[in-house]
Amino acid sequence: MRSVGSTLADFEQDLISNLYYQRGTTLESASGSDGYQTLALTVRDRLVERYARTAAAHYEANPRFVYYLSAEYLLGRQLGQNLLYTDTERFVRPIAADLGVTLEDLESYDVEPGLGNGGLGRLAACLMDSMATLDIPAVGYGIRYEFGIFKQAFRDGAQVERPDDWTFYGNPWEFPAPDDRQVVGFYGTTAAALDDPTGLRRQWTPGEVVRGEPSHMLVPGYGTQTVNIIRLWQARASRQSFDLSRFGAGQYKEAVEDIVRAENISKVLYPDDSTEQGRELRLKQQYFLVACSLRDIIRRYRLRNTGWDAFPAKVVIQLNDTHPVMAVTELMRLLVDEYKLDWDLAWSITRRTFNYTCHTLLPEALETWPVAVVERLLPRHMEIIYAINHFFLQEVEATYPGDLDRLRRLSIIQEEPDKRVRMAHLAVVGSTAVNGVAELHTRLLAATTLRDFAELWPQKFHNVTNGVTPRRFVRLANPRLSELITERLGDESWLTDLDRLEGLAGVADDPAFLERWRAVKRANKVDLAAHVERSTGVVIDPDALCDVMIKRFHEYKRQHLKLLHVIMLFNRLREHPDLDVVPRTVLFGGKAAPGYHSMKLLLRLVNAVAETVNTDPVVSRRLKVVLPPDYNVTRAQWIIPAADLSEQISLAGKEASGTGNMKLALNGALTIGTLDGANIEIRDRVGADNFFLFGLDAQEAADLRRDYHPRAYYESDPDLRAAIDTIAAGTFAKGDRSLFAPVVDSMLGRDEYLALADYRAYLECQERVEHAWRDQEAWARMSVLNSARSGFFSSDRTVREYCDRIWRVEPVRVA
Ligand code: H2P
Repeated sequence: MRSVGSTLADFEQDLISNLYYQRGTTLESASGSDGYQTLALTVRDRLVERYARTAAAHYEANPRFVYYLSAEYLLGRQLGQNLLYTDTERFVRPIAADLGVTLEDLESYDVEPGLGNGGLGRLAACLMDSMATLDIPAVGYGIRYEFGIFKQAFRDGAQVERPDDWTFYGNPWEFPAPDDRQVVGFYGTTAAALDDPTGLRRQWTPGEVVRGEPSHMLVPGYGTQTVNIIRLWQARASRQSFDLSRFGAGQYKEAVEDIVRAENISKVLYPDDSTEQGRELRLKQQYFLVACSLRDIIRRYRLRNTGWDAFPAKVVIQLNDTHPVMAVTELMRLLVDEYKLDWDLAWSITRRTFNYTCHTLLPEALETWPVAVVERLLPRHMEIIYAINHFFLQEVEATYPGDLDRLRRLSIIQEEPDKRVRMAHLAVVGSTAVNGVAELHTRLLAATTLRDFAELWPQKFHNVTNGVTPRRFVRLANPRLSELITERLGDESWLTDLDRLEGLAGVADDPAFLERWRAVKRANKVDLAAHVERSTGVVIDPDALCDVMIKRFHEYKRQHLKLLHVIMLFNRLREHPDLDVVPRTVLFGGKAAPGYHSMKLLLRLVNAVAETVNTDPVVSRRLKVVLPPDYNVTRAQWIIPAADLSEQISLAGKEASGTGNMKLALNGALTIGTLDGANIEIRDRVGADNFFLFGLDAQEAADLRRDYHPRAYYESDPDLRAAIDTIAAGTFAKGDRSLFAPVVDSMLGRDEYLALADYRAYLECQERVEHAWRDQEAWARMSVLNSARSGFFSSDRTVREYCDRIWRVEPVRVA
């Protein structure tokens, strides 16, 4: 095998060869897309070589592997990352320049795979990056959704969802692996296994089978040779599904019915679950993912190992949230029904294999499935769940004799108001370790959401605070800042040892350094202004305070609290045109789930406020509001480096961790935030003086919620009243008072997340922000200290903690 060379000449040679032999075209006739695809293939060749060496090293070492099961991966664009990780960007720039194109032109063809929703999917991508960087033998498993997270557009300010056909032009970064396809069953019937007197082993005859076709994306480590993979499954009909005779009879639609039904399984990320069919399809997806993945894991295990005793020593499976939790029952089914292990041994292996990460505190976000749906779709799994629950409740009964209420609370089956399977309970029962994603989150999980389990098994509960990869979110997103940091610290080793950023603290008082720090931020803001103008038509001032709130639209995150602040500023500026306020650009970014009507209305209100503010001749001189459409990883990489102020204003006790908060702090934004999620840990590290804290803490919020009257705040606070009245008066709806009435009603009626209670504190805190902003040098100093002290939030640290405390895996170096 010819190996890829490492010089500029080799690279150039490979480009030409890929252009001819892979794209089948010539330099003279190549399109821009050919250019991108050729470059991608040439970079990919370098990764493939490392991947082959990684696979060989793993085969040789036969180590314990981490298998990360996740319904979501938000990988971001691949080209820039892979150029960096193969150190080939230096070749591409001069070659591109010779051909009269820029790297940025080529990058514009690079489509990000949007196989996730928000923080959870992006966390999966950051952890995979860090595992490869730390040489941890790992495979990620997920679904190759044909359509990823919808593309967001706005029509009259309202969100419209367009399909994300992310592979339309082909995806040069993935490899199909058809030989590793798997067959998965659904529906059907079960019967007693004749050879099993205990009755615990049974036989399932599925009523429908589909194929899972795998392909994989390469996940390179930075500064190392390891390349791991994420294996993505796509559903295909079984081979006999095409009905030739019906087709011959002209029944074209019926002839492909089975094919369509099978392929629908991996058609879209999170099918709308407002209908019965939609809910069943989601469960089908989840089972499809775990069934394919477990078979693949067992296939890999058996390449080097025999017998089942060693399985947990070689295999550790991390369940990313409740979506893949059916894996617990599927492994039991495989071991008991198919490999004929006895129940107790199978259960002991299963429990030692799995671990579960919980990402929420909202009880409604912990999935439950109607027993009737599980029974129909996965009849054998429902039996296994009952059996697991039976033995588990015996255990509970032995520990707490006669405590029926506790049994009811702990049970995997919820009885009232309807019978449902509690997936989080199944996960906890079936796992060795359960972890939360920030200190407060883990503490509250154990004290509230999963309290009975924490009492039963305190040793199961761990905290592993989230982290983010500094390669993508500092080095790639913010090359200017990276250069300055490298110059200051002497080399690039901070990219894999992020605590080294501490070294910046020493120059936080050096006016010359601060000047350069500010120049970087300003240049980033000029770039962002260009992006914003292109996507919204709005011109923003790069010298204004850049105030950003970028995250999924959800009521607990409280985008409406931010909006009330904006409206207050608008009212003030209209009343006092000469008021001395700090010029500000408020930038929102995020999508609302297609069925989440109240948040979609809020998005519409944000756009309406933006329109009113930006076209007001007086107000718009000091205030701009923008909501660039289709917030995604690519756009996050544009926005984060330019941010001055990071809005982390969820109601305390509701945001599990947050990771945007970490990315922004690392890039020198100052946080305005509540004592929620990882905000607390950020504040502890960067220092209370360099963090704008406001609002109720988790305990105060829980206490207040018990007897809360939002209207009292409205009535006693004139600014708040004016802001809400401005909405109610139809100011942002051309006088139409009804359009946004539901927003007003929800605030004054229930205000689930206590935005009104925190309003005054938030406003006062924003005044402290303004005051601080007026001293630009002091602000820059705080900004430097935020970066300098955020090294803890590297996902390398997160992965090390998982390795030491939960996975107990060792790195394998690749030669
Ligand atoms: C969720 C949590 C975040 C957490 C993230 C990763 C589900 O992400 O809400 O608090 O940081 O998982 O653990 P998100 O809201 O962004 O979808």
